[in-house]
Amino acid sequence: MRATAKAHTNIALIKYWGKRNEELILPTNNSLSVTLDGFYTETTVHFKEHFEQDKFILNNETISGVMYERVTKYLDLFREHANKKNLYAEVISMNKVPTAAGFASSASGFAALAAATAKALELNLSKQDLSRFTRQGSGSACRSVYGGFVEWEKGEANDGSDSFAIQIAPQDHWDIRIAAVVLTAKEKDVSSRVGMKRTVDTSVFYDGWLESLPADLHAIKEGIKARDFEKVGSIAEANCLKMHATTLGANPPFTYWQDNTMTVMQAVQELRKENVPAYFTIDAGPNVKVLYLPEDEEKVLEKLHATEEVSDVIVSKVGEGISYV
Ligand code: 2P0
Repeated sequence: MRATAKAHTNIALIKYWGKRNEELILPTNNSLSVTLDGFYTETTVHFKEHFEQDKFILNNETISGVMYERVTKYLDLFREHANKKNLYAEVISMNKVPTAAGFASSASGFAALAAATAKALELNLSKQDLSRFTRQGSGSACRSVYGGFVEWEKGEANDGSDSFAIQIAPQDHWDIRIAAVVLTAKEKDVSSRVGMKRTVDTSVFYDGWLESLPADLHAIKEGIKARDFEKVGSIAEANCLKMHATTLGANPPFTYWQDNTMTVMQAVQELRKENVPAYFTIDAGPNVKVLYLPEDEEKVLEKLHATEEVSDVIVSKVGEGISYV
């Protein structure tokens, strides 16, 4: 009763920003992401008959407290499904996600955990079922079940049965690059979970955000299909700016940006003035990710490295979905 799975993280081009059900993690809107090959989590789950509680080891460190509780509560979902309520596991996880890069390690983390747990319990889940389970660990994680370009369908059902990810285009459909620009950043003081709830509950801009999404989704899917980089990049950048605008309309208002976030955004816009198609996107943190085409890599990296307060740039290609080791 042991299995190992590997999952890559993903970056949303159309953002998930708000829940309609917090317990089941059901979103208010569809989102769309690209899976990244540069960042992943590898997790081994070993169920042991004699264990009296779960054990969680992350990057060679035994974890307790809130993070442990979240993992063990998540394993309960699988135990219940498998009808093995008193079977506990040792979970050993290695995160190849530099935490400072602001790439949500929860996406690759919960995707790898879900896949390894389901396999260890011999649940034989379809990818769709696996995506549904993964969603309940962390919303964005359900998109990491697949490689390439992935959409998370928000669904309508109250029980979450129709809320899961689907692949829009496979990994080899389109070779684009994503640079994670690591800034000399401070700890963020509003987590994404808290930030999205505050925005849904109080932001005067939230309705406008939701109204604008179907058009963004429709257009970006056309762009991906046609490999139209300027279309996809410009929609992704605008969608990111709209998501961040909702935080300014919340009560109390907040922002994830720092002054150096703006500096990198401006560097990307300057690249476009120099006829290099590059676009940025930003998640619930200060770091910026830059989308560009392989032929422009040298120019993009030169510009980013020359930008003040950039401490590192980590390049990813489009990545694959869950695999078993
Ligand atoms: C996304 N983010 O689509 C958006 C964009 C942050 C900004 O998904 O509460 O860790 O576990 O469902 O998935 C970050 O939120 O939140 C996120 P939970 P998650 O990637």
